[in-house]
Amino acid sequence: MLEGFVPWPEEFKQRYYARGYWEGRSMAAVFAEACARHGDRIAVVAGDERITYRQLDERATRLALHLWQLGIRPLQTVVVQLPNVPEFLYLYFALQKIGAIGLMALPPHRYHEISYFVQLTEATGYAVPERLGDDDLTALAARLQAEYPSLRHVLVHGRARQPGHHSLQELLHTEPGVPEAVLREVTIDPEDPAVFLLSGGTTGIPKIIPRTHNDYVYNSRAAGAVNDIRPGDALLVVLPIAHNFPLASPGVQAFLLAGARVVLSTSTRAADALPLIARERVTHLELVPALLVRWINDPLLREHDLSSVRIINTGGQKLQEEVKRRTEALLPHAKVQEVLGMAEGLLNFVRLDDPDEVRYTTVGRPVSPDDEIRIVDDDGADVPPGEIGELWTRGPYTLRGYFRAPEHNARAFTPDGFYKTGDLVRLHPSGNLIVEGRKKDLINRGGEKISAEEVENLILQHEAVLNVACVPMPDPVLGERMCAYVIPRGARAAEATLTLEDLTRFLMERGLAKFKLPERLELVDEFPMSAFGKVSKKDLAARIAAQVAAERAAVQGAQASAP
Ligand code: OOB
Repeated sequence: MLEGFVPWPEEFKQRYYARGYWEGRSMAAVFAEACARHGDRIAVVAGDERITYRQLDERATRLALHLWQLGIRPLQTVVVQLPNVPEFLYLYFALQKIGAIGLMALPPHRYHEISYFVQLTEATGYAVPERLGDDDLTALAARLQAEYPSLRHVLVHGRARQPGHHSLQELLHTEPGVPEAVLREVTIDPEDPAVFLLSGGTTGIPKIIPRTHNDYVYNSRAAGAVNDIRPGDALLVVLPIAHNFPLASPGVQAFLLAGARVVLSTSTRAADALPLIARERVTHLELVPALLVRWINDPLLREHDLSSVRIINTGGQKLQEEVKRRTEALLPHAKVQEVLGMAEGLLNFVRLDDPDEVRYTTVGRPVSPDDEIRIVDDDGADVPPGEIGELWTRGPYTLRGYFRAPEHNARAFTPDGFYKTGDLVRLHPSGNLIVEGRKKDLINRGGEKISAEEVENLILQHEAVLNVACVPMPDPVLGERMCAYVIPRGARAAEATLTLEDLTRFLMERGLAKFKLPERLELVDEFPMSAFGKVSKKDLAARIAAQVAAERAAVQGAQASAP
């Protein structure tokens, strides 16, 4: 077994097998079977390209042989940081075929995050596009290779310009030097990790979430079962494909298991995505609230025939009831189905036949009969039904521990294996959950979770900073943005010269992902403290919220009184 992976206890394994949640098969076996069954149907659409199930499997096999030839072996980690392109899928399934573990990095991750992933997993490979935004990722890959000798293989989507790097497209067009028979020799234990996902981040850098063959297949089957997926259906993949939601909840995995299509979009702009929905007769959308809000407010919405859309899943952040109602008024053929999901496992979906009132006001209930949930107070005691508490869970597809993080695991899990989600919820009389907030120190920027502590640790390295506290500030579009409260070093706040631009430059130089940059800086002489002596982030958050509201009111007042 992989060192640093926390397995389920034996009695739980037996139960999950006995009840049929765990199939005891590798992801490779499960998806090869789906590809064989749906052979000539279209599996993937990307731009003008249409890829059949057979082609998907053949290309993944070819790439798998190349990876094997390069020397990548079972249980080795390959960090995958690719956009929503077919090569992501070829690589994802190729890694499965050789029992290697793809670590699902997200597009904004840079040196700060990737170096940590490489170090912790002793990754042997890193797959990147030539460029992401303004950044040359092959240069980042080369730097990491110089620093981490384990990182032997760099795979590039595009041209490979550095010595020793390989172009994915070239590999796909080259005959591998090893026979297909080698893949039959690969032994895969379905209880081992198949994929590494990343946590939304509680403290510090994202934690690594091992998802096993058994649990990740079941994750998609269970999510798929409540999403009314029919063989002729099509899913639009517009969120970053490496995230659990579009990848597997129900995501690409469930749509491929159903013989349906996945339509890849590399752009989130309404001008790109809406015509694609119309052209491909997309039936299912998976969106974060900020994206849905943007699209339904875009005048282009009326210009395209979106009548094929039946189901709009939203997750990652709370979606306001009003937005659900407005969406369904604008798209009368569609139902909004909210999901409270997490890369750690547990998926709650509103059911399509829940009464409208329940569908509009709750985030649904678990997808597996064996998802155990508890709602507890600060002492870990169950709260009375209907009261707010922290959500704890364990089940057949929820991790028992982050990878190689024993100290963190001691805090994030109970001794009997419940994962403490940090989400504050309460039970609705229907049996569904309502999200009321969260305990963790996170800023949720349009569904992207930023760990306050991670950014604070970097800001503290700035010479003009004595102390810092990062808190969420309300934002009409993204829900939250991050505000950094800084106590300057060696100067009163009123005289200090540190600017947001200085801080941004400093953090960028340290390779922090762009979406994690604070978007407002407030200089103060001291922080409010709790009775216990901890910085009261609650008070700081309330202060910036009041300030933002006052500024907005002032702007509106000025506009109203303008002639
Ligand atoms: C999804 O996964 P993660 O791992 O990026 O983030 C999980 C966290 C949850 O613990 C919760 O704090 C928040 O995101 N969240 C929601 C929510 N859905 C997720 N908060 C309020 N309302 C919701 N509907 O975000 C994710 C994974 C799979 C499917 C969908 C979302």
